[in-house]
Amino acid sequence: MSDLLSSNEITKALSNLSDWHVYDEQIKCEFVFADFIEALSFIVKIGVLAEKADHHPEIWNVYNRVSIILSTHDAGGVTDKDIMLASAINDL
Ligand code: H2B
Repeated sequence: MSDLLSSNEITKALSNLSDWHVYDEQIKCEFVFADFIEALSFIVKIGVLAEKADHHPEIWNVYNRVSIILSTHDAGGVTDKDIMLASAINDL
């Protein structure tokens, strides 16, 4: 199991991840697309990354908006696994 990151470690990691912020012991980012199909395509790509990493985000979608919330359930907070997946999502 990955180690929980301290709040300082999370802040430092998020300084390299534009638009992600701390949200209730988790990290969150909101993405806006041109339309629903663009948003859905993004969600599918995230699904592929999540399966490969065996690490699954909470995904909220309303039309062209997608919110991604990450935490490591097993650890009860944010770990390197969340930072790595957030980074991979930003690279999409
Ligand atoms: N996803 C997330 N976000 N946190 C976890 O702790 C987690 C997961 N655990 N995906 C994995 C799957 C675990 O349940 C399985 C058994 O490996």
